[in-house]
Amino acid sequence: MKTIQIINGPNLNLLGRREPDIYGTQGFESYLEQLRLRYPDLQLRFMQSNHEGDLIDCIHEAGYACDGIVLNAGAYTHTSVALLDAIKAVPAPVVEVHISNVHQREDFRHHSMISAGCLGVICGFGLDSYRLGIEAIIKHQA
Ligand code: CA2
Repeated sequence: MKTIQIINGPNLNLLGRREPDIYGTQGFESYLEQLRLRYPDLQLRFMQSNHEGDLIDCIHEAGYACDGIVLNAGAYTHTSVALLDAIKAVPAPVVEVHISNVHQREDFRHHSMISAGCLGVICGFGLDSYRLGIEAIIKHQA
């Protein structure tokens, strides 16, 4: 059975509770239940943290233990060389995902510090961005 780690960064614990116009109304835990029903043959691991170092620790561990990582690094996407270095340091493919279309938003969201280390980037499809990230990892390894 393949194992995929989903990682959510800062403030994504608020999904479904604030800014529904941008991020929708569904919380991540209930979306994760749907994903697990859709992919019974995958082990889907999930962590969320508001702390950069915790995200890095998770990439280090999952990057060796899992077959791929789906990463929404939140606002650290736009700032964190440390996350880029962590992504580049592990063998597992990392897919960068965003719920919103960052290119339709403020200029500072148009640049990602982490994309260069990732297999690819998916943005703008709401929570479905995570499923598309999973599909990308499955196809990459087929
Ligand atoms: O669109 C995305 O998924 C983002 O990664 C979300 C980040 C933002 O900084 C990126 O530019 C794009 C922000 C996550 C904040 O999540 C919230 C969710 C609900 C309510 C408030 C914040």
